[in-house]
Amino acid sequence: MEEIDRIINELHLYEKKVLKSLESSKKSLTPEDVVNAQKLDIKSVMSAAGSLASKDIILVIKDVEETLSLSDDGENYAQEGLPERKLLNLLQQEGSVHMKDLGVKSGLNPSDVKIGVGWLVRKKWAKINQGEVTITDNGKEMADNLQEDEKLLSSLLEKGRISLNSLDHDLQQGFKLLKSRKGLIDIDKNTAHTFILTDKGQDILAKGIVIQEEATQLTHQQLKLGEWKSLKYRGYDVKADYPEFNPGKMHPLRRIIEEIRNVFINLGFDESKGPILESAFWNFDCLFQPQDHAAREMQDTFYINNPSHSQLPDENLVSKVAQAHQDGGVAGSEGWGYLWEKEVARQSVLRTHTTSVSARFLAENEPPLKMFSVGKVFRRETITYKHLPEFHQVEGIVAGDEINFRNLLGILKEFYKKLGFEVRFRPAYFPYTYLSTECEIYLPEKESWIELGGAGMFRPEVLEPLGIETPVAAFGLGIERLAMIRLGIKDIRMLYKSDIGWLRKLPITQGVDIED
Ligand code: FA5
Repeated sequence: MEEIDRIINELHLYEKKVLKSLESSKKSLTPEDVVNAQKLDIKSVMSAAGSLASKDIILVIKDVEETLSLSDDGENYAQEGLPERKLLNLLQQEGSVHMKDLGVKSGLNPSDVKIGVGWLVRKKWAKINQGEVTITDNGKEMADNLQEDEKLLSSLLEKGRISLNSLDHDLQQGFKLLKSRKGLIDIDKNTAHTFILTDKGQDILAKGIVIQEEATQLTHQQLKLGEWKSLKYRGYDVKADYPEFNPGKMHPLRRIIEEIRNVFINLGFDESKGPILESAFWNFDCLFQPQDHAAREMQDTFYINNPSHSQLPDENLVSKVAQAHQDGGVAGSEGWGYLWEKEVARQSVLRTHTTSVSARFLAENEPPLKMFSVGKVFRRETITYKHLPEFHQVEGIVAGDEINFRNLLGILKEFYKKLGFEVRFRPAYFPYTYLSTECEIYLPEKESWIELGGAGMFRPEVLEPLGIETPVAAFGLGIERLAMIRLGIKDIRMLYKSDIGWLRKLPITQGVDIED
């Protein structure tokens, strides 16, 4: 369809009526002309004209006219004369009069005397010396002449209303003076509009427009009887500009967390939670992490002052953990071979990994089991593009007689595949697992592999004290790093920046849909 036909097809009936009026007048029109010619109300005419103007079909010229008229006070002054004029008349006869006698001699009330004296001085018609008010030469000269403000007052008295634009230079000066005296002049603002056809408008009229009723809302009847087929409809511009729309949406990190939870729930895992403020016992000792392990150092772990110590679980578990550290406690293990201290295990820390949740879960549940947990962890890290001091992990364990390392790799592969990633595994070391692995993904932007998570089979030294007799596959994966790759951002800090521009640009949904 030709552009001009498309525009005509999309014109509203009222827009067509405004154009028709302009066609018959062949020149400019006022909204009132259209109202009369087309029997439309002024609101509809103005809105149709605004729409036509936004499409460059007509121009809407705005002309603001200010009209002056006298207020009641102004009319009084116009009839009686301004108070300073009355005082000037008095001074012209007497030369000078003392302030205190002005009221009596002029017949003015005290408030008008005050106003009058003020203006006498301002207009330089009189001077005041020690209470004596004396006429000046200027005053004498003005005795028989009207000042501009007085001229405007009498014009307004005579004509009723005067347009501000029509005032000559003198009367404009008069207006300035009168405007500074409150409440004498009323100003009415009147905006006059004129519609003028543009070239585009003329082209449209040259093509011809037909005024015809259009269907806006279809009735049940019309639909049922098929009458809708013969009705006339207005075209819609599906490419029209629309206002920017920023609906509320879930933060992308939160969304990915929900997505991850969903994957594990669908794989049949139970969800568990644990405390963020944790004892070193559950965070380290229970996981066979020796008490002099580097990760426990102050520079890696946040220790809490208040409460500085946490409660330990029942003595049976504590003593078994102590034994595992000291001499292995299980067949074939020598432990770490040092004297385990309760006080060190009682220290309060912000958990450094969610593996503490897995340890707690194993202490309370019997295999077979599948558990996952999502939560915040804290580490004293130097912040970089891939390191935060506070981040989320998703942790999981699968326990059962048949579970082995191969199953663990399968679970992780499946998990990452569901999120759209292909990962590689490489051997790793954790004090609490054997075999151990780390999964990594390639970051093209950094031309390097980035580590996404650690995993392994819990060691007997971990399982024995907890009373678990089946193999347990365990993993702990970083969520922010996943989010970083998923969202295509080069810096992990972006996730916590609340950059509203970036957040707005992100699609409302991304990747796998969340199922409830
Ligand atoms: C652990 O935290 C182990 N608990 C994982 C584990 C669980 C191993 C169970 C074996 C059995 P690691 O310190 O590597 O491992 O951290 C796991 C993941 O957390 C990392 O691969 C990384 O994706 C993420 N991560 C680690 N440090 C940071 C950090 N500072 N900022 C953001 N993400 C981090």
